[in-house]
Amino acid sequence: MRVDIVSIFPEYFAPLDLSLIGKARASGTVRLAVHDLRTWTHDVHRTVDDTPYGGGPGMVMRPEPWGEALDALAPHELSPDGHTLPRLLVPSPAGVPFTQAMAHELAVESHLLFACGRYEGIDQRVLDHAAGRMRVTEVSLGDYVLFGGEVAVLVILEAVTRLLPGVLGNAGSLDEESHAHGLLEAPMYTKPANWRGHEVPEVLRSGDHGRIARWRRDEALLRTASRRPDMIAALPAESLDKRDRAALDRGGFQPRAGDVAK
Ligand code: JD8
Repeated sequence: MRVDIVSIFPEYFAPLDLSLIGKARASGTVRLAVHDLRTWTHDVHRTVDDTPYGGGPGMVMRPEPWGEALDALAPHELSPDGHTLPRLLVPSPAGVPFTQAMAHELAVESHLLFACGRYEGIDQRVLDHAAGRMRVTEVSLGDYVLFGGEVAVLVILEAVTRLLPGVLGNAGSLDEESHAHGLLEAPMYTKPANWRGHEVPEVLRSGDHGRIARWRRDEALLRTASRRPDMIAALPAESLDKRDRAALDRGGFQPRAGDVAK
């Protein structure tokens, strides 16, 4: 996967040399380049912002440097290796929510291009113009306000890269984790069996894999019902059987009426 990132703070992405993303880059699984937006300015002050039309607080990022950056990184004409146009991702508090489903969607793309805004954001015409020739997605991490798009790109890249073949040592764990099957994951424990008087649940030390799986399922259901009732409500009716319902009931969570799977 090819990844290009444009930002006025390229040093923000130094962490992408570390850990598994660093290994994915070293192995060539991810071909990542970070670009300084000021590369595409031509004035002595390398200006990237200006005052907002219509007034209001702060500054807006100028369209010209962005236009030239996208021209360079998403060439109008197909390159010799038949390279297709990238998918442009623009972090924004006004974007669509980033989810694990979107991470899977992005993980099959051949080229991702990230535009990191700052100040009050990027002149809207940059996105409208880009949408005329490539797929553009404004994406948000969540309902809180950041200084800019850089940390959002770090989060999105980590979520996407770990889904790429060969990046995660034990890809099997992808199926076990939160959000992989619509539930939060159960609590985890390791040695010692007793720590400061706290015991690891006996069932996990029983070796009875049937009981362990049932316990983990019940814990995942109760934790999800407690912390994320929206995820329980979003579960397909047939995905909860009688024992799941019994577990929720024992936890004091009302089963949804009428859709108990037999
Ligand atoms: C991109 C500029 C700052 C936002 C005035 C503060 C994502 N979940 C998220 N929260 N905030 C962002 C985000 C914030 C950004 C930019 C993403 C570019 N800002 C602006 C509007 C209000 N300042 C985000 N993803």
